Amino acid sequence: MPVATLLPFTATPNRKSASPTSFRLTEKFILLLVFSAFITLCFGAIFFLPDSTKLLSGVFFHSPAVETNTRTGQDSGDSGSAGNDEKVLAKIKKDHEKALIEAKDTLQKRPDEIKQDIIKEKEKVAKETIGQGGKDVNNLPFIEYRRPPGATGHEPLDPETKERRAKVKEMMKHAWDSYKRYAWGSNELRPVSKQGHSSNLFGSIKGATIVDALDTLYIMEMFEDFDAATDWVEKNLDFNVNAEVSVFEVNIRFVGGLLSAYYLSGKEVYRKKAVELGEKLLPAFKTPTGIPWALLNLKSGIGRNWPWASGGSSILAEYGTLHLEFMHLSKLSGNPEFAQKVMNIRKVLNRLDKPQGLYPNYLNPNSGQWGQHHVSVGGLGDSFYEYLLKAWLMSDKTDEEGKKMYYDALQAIETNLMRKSSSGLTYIAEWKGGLLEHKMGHLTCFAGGMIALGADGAPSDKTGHQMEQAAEIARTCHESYARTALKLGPEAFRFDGGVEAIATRQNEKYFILRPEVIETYMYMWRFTHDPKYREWGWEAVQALEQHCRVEGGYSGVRDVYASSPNHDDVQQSFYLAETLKYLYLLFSDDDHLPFDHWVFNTEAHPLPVIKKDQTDRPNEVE
Ligand code: DMJ
Repeated sequence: MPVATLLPFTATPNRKSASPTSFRLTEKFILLLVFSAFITLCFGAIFFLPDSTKLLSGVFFHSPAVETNTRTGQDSGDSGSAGNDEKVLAKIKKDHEKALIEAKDTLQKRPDEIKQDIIKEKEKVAKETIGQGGKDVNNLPFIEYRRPPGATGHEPLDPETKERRAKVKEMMKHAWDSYKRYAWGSNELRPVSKQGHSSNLFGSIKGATIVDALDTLYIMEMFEDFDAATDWVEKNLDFNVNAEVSVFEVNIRFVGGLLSAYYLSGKEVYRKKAVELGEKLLPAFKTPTGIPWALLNLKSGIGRNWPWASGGSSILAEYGTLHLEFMHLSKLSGNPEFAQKVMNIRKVLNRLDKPQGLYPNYLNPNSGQWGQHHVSVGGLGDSFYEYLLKAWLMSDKTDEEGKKMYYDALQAIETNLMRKSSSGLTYIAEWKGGLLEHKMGHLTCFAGGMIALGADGAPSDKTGHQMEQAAEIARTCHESYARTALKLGPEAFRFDGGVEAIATRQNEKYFILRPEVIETYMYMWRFTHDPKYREWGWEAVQALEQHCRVEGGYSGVRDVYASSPNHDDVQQSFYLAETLKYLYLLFSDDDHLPFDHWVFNTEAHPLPVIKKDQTDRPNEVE
């Protein structure tokens, strides 16, 4: 920077009469000397004038720090010698020059380069904090939050789809408002008797509907409700309870719900609560094999299995549905134990012989041996298969073990369980010691979506075949709805005794607002864009409105073949977590929670893909 530009006041009087070039060399030298003396004086003044803040604090505030200094005479300002001042002065000058150079560099950079620099600097600070054993206030390592893309969507262009999507949001509002009004803080709502309801799956943990609904509120942009729910979680969600809970249910609804709420909103309270709850679940793994108990007392850490489970076994769909959440818990807590626990489950399974390549539903956690040879892609087995595939997808396709286990299992299911009825409906039967029971559960209907999701990763000659299988299963499950009086699907339907896709036993005729059929429509829509899936979803909306909607929310029905509904008086928390979310996504564009960035846990809680290339962050900081 030329000296002249620093001396506007000295140059001004001469500007008209003489040009700066008219100074002689000696004059220039003298001017420079005068200027340097002036600058030194100015800097000196800063250090030798009294400190105004200290003066003020002496007058207005009685700061103990100032008093102590006065008493001992150890004022840090007095201790400095002239030599010290020079050092300080030199440092200020140096910092000033450095700042000027950096500012100049920065001005020459493009905005995106500046943004990158800021990100790098933040990461450096984060690493340093962790390196020094740094923990944040909640004892968790510092993590820079980045929201993955598609957390919220935009309105579809097509007016009919837009209207249908808005209708689903209105349904969510009715379900949520009713819960808020009649059952706030309870686990679930009784919509007919208008009061709270709690199943023993959650022990005395409260607020299942609140935690299960968080992400649905967020993606539907019901932010005021999301904030009220956050407030409740902050003040009331308590895991310090002396109660026995289902490890599986608490994991998929509470841990899953909290993780998704964190990834969508970035609110630390959700990370903290998810990790806190995850830690409470760890004692469930204290078995000789590391296969966790089904039930756990959160206070004593004592676990056991369901008394009805074959020979004291743990259940495949329960211990096999922890993987996604536990991988994220390790990522968010920095504690590898969560991941180790679920990887060990795989190790145990891979050591065992599998009958016909199938995974029996029962496994004894003490002996590490299978219980009864019952196999199902519905209840007791379902989400184990789902999590093998999704573990691979969530790992950004690096978890080769998960991938192999999934495609091998699917092949065994196709060979041994998948059948076609005489009129050509494909179904997945249940297998009991080598004998087939020609029954398919509502729960099994999720498999259409799972097979479609995995078709792309199958060996290339199988992709088309698997898409066809998925479409066939979707059709069968749609038939199970279409063949009822209420146009809602039964809990289980059979393909024997002269019937197809119809429930024959009274205790299989109920519908409890389950999501699996709609979940499959959503996946099929995303992969094919065949409008029939949206039509089938809309049929379900109309049936829900007509038969399940009551003044106080939504209720399940006891018999879908009866001409009018007999309500069971329960609004299941998964109705808000899954059924309404999948319907909303069915009528949304594909870039809302896109599949290459998110996977859904089995309770429809979206979890981000853990990108193998950490620099792949198209989402940036929001
Ligand atoms: C949900 O809790 C989950 O989808 C689970 O995997 C199976 N059952 C219910 C919904 O039907």
